[in-house]
Amino acid sequence: MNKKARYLVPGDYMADPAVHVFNGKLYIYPSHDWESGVEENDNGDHFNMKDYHVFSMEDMDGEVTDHGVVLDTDNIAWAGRQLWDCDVAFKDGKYYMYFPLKDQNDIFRIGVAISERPEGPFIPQENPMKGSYSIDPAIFHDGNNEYYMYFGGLWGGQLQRYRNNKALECAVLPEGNELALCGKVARLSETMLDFAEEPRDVVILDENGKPLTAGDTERRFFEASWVHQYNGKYYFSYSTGDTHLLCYAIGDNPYGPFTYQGVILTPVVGWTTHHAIVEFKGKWYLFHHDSVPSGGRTWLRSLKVCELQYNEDGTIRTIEGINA
Ligand code: FUB
Repeated sequence: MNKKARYLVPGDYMADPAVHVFNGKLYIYPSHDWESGVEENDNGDHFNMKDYHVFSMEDMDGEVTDHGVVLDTDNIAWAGRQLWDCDVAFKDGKYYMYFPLKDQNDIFRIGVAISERPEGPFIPQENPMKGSYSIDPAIFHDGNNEYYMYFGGLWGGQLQRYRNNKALECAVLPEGNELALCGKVARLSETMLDFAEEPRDVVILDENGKPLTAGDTERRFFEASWVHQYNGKYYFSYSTGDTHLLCYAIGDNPYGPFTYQGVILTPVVGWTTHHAIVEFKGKWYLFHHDSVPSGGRTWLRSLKVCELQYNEDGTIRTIEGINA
């Protein structure tokens, strides 16, 4: 493909891509942005999405097929508002979609919806996953047939309302030299419908082996987890939120700890940045979004893809967000 990033769905606003290869094709599971009229605030209320589409591609330069609406809040029994970033995993003939949604008490939970096809439609379970909270579920399928969910997001993503997987009476955001809040990881149960264990912290270490601090805002975790494997190592990548970077850290197993390595994508137009990294037909790609086509309206984002390259030592070459 061309070195410049390609906009994938020019006719609509799609964001937060999760991408997987199923049956030899690429499947993209984005959030579906729209102009709902909700005013922008730090709580992210303006990201007021209410359904998902699925897209597929046979080739990176080829057509992008829109499979239409595959899940809608109108069909989710426990729905409040705001269908944010989802992901999909395949196991034993079924596709499991994991989605964050506020319940009727305005608390983010993670739901599961099931389909027999990667392009959906997906049928939601009656209730959210037991013990789930916060946003941005990303599923990593390890070679030994284990599935891990990474999740969590600060500010509007509500992670600061929890410690040790229990809700606090009021939110506490660490500051300065205090340890940064971590994203979470939990292995999924055999049925794929529950956590098989208590979610653990995804600890990111600096070059001296020390966990990142809350004041280290250009490196600490904010939201948008993704995990992929390259040359036997585990790459945990994420957004730094209010400093608008996509960064990554490398570890030796799915739980980490992960050691901070650098920036994958410098800031794009728009407040949020979010991504998926996937290998397809022998090349690596970064799927992401920006708000260029909407003229900078941060809640109306457009899906993009560009090639991702590694250096010999396994580090990732930084991509310029503005020019990508
Ligand atoms: O789309 C809503 C939120 O914006 C996502 O959950 C975050 O990762 C950010 O991209």
